[in-house]
Amino acid sequence: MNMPILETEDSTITSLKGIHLYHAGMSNCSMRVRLALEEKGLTWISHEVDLGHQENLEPWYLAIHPKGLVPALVHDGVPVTESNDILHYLEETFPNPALLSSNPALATEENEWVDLAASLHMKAIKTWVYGSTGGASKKRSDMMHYAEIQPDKSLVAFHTHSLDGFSAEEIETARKMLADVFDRMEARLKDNDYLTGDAQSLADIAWLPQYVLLNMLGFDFRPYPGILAWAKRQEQRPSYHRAVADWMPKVPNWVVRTGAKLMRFYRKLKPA
Ligand SMILES: N[C@@H](CCC(=O)N[C@@H](CS)C(=O)NCC(=O)O)C(=O)O
Repeated sequence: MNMPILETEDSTITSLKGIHLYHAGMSNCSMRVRLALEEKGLTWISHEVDLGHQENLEPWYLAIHPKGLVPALVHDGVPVTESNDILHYLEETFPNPALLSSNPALATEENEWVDLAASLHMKAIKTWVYGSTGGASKKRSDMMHYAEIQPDKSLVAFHTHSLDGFSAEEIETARKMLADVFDRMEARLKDNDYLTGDAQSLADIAWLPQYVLLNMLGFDFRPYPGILAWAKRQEQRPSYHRAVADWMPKVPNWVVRTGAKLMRFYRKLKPA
């Protein structure tokens, strides 16, 4: 399998034993890896990366993940990046309990859901989240440095654009892309407890964090009763508490939404 496994001679990384996860509480990409680790019953060592203070762009972290993104997994000294690839890595390295079906057609579908989450991350999820919250995680004054250290120019373009704010049309396009996926999920969940049948798989693990984040920020899930029931079902699993709930803000969603709205308003008044 072609994975973003970093070859490194940095002994602070290569000497790490066991499973180390570099992650952030509310990051949906981190959430899906935490869910897979917990569902597999693996012991992992947590390293929270403070995105608010841009700890992810410090040299020690760039040595683990050159794009400065969370999550990153270091397993026995070997860094693996990209949440979808980490899911595949965990499945290959720790196959029991399995999170991919033994039925090849279903396993293919499950992998497609994982890849879909990855391919929509910037153009739909991040765009809707940043657009609806008026969020920009970088300051204009930091962009020159960011452009120098960031090898992925699509990230530089995204963050530069986010400083000017997303237009209502861009936010709506992102919403429609997400609604299209949620329509498909809803259809799959009509007769199934989980996306590809009666067992949770990487497909559910890849998409549950999107629901958690978007729901918290006010995406309208009322047209999707099947998704709401599916989310409730997963909220009852012990993994949910250890992988999601324990890392979320301890305030009701409406407080987070109001904060996001205020932030959007403030940014309009005073562009970064
Ligand atoms: N394709 C990456 C995306 C990871 C990503 O965008 N992570 C966000 C948090 S959800 C992040 O690290 N943001 C910090 C930044 O952009 O500086 C993955 O799936 O792991």
